[in-house]
Amino acid sequence: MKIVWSPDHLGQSGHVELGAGVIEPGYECPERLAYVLDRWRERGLGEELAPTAQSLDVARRIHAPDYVDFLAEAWNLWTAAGYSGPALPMVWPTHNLRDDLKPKAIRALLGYYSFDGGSSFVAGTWTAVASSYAVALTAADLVAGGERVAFSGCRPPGHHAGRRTAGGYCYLNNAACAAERLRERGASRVAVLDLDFHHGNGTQEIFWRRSDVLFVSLHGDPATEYPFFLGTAEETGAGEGEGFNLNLPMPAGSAFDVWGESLEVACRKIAATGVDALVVSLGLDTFEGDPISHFRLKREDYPRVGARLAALGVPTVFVLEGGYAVADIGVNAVGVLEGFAGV
Ligand code: OKP
Ligand code: ZN
Repeated sequence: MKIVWSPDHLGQSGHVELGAGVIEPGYECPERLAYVLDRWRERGLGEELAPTAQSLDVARRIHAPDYVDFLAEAWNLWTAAGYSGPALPMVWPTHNLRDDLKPKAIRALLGYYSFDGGSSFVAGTWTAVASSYAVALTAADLVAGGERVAFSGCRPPGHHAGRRTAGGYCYLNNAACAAERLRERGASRVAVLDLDFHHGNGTQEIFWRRSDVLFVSLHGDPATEYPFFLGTAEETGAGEGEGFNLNLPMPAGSAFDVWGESLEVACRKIAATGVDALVVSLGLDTFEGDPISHFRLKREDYPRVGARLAALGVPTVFVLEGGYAVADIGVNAVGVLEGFAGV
């Protein structure tokens, strides 16, 4: 198996997020990928590759082009306005405010292009975001070129990023871009299976009206879990995409007995739909020790997940999403991959 990653992910450090009553250091920290790489090497899983150079064309199709431009410029606009600390949004065009007004002030643009206070910008954010995107596309290229499976060591993650909104530590939607690349390289239909604890609202939004990309997500019930405002079971897609979105929310506290049943439902939906490729949004925040999430999967559950996914018999791109029990993310991510590989 091959892993693609870039040291440019280190640019995304020193960022902050709005927490409950506090501004806190980002849970989505550089050590996360270091633990994955350590475990990858410890287990001798295979070759490590740097991403190949990637144009932003796929990002500009998946996202609004002006949003992609904004991500690249946000830090420069922030410092040009005289600010120095992390750039955090603070006003959002929600409800009966106008989302068709596009202000000029960077303080306003941060809110125009986000849905929460989880995705702040620091000097290295764009470099990291662009590298994370290139990592996912490179892994997709490996699979399009005939590899059975590839792992994308993405930081920052992507599944909360919508067509024109950052949020939940995400900027560009790496998994959506990987799916689009697989389509472009000949797959007639692709499934994105989101196993992160949090609903992949961005990926759902992006493919909502499309039948060529099936989106299936297992996640904490949005009635009590982030991102709260999307992810119910009744959301099934619209227009051409009707029937190509499947949400499987579960109550906080769910362990593998419940979660594994949902995985089975998800896998059957994917098999019944028929796809040429699979993208797995692999969040490890389903782990019982995760500090901000509320499922109870154990270390020994993760290889079983990988084995079930391999049984689909579809070329597969894994894309790293969340997981904040930092010292456990490597063992659990590699556990999925070893289960997939059957070692
Ligand atoms: C990103 B991913 C802590 C509150 C948590 C955001 C959660 C983002 C999860 N300050 N808010 O899906 O793992
Ligand atoms: Zn998550």
